[in-house]
Amino acid sequence: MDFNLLLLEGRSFPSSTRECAALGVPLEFRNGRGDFLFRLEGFRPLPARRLSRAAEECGAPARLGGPSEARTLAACVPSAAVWSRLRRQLLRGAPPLPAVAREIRSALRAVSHPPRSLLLRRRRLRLGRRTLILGVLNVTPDSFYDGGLHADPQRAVDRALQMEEEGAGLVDIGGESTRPGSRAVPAQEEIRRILPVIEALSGRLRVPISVDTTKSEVAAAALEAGAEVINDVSGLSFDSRMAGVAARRGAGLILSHIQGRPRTMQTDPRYRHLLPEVLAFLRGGVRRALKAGVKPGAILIDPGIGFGKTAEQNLLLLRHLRVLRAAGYPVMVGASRKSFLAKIEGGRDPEDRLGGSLGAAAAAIWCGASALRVHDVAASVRIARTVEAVRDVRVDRDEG
Ligand code: HH2
Repeated sequence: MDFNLLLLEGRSFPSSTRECAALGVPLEFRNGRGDFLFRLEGFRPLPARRLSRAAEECGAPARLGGPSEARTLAACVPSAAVWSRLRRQLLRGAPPLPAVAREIRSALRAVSHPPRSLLLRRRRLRLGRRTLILGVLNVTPDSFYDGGLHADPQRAVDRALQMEEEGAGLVDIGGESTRPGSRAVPAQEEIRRILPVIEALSGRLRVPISVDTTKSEVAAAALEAGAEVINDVSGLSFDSRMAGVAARRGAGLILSHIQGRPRTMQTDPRYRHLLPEVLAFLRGGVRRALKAGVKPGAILIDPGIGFGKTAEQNLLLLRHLRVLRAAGYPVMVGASRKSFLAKIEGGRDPEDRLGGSLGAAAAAIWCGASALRVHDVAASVRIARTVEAVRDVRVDRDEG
């Protein structure tokens, strides 16, 4: 059962009205304290009232959505003891309350223990403590940062091998720019651009290749030539045959959130509640993938930084990445050289955004990303190892 559960740990409770709105959390919970907060949507009124009563009885203040938000419910669980009481009560209740208890429990576990590997047809990619770094390789004339740099297939091959040398765990090859304002490229043209590069790298590159495309025809050709992962920035929403291609080939699948189409996505992007909407979209993509036969262990999710979002919306998504982990899949982030960085640190041209990109990479790891998609592999790997060392430091107890 899917209630589009949003779960916020105590350390990430919202502190402003705008953050409450982005999370879809009632204002009463602003600056609140507690173990965690949950928000559910998609309820009929009766079970919603029952759930709300059970939460209140167990000591978790609960709010039902107002008339414009009927079918939503949020509750703040102040301590582990209250959660264990509430869980027992829900498990004894009438459907769908036991399912709610199970879903919250598995989300709590998923947030603190994201999957540690990505399952591909012939191998498993480790995620775990080390952040997986995807090196970007655009074989396009017009990508916003590296457009035209790798038009010559030999240069593209050399760059891929260099990124592997620098520590990339995956090389992401694209033949179509999806920058704001871009127009779609015909599948045959995309294939013409990327195929010689994938064929030349297949068997030479030790790390897997992902193909950055929204078209099943392109994905199928790339997988045939040796790619092992599909990176679909439309999260399976543009091409209904994409999930089947991924399933049949046992490919890894990166599902990204997008609002609208690249051509117009940055014209006044709006959300009623950003995080629940992004989560629901990604969950929808995951459902489609699983239905087609993709294995759960083969899926990564991505909030789609810059794909129909304002600078503030991008920042809120970065800050609340752990919310996305509740869906049960590792989270990837692609913030590298993107224009929202210009609004923060002033790098007007993509060439001036290295510092901002590395800052965003560090923030993303700290906030819960398991993988990063970057143009600057060597520097990002060093940043990643440093942030991981701070995050995971274990200080031995003093002797004696
Ligand atoms: N961003 C871009 C392209 N593909 N894939 C995922 N999963 N996540 C992203 O954030 C993402 C992506 C855009 O960056 P780039 O490929 O460098 O530019 P362009 O679309 O102009 O080729």
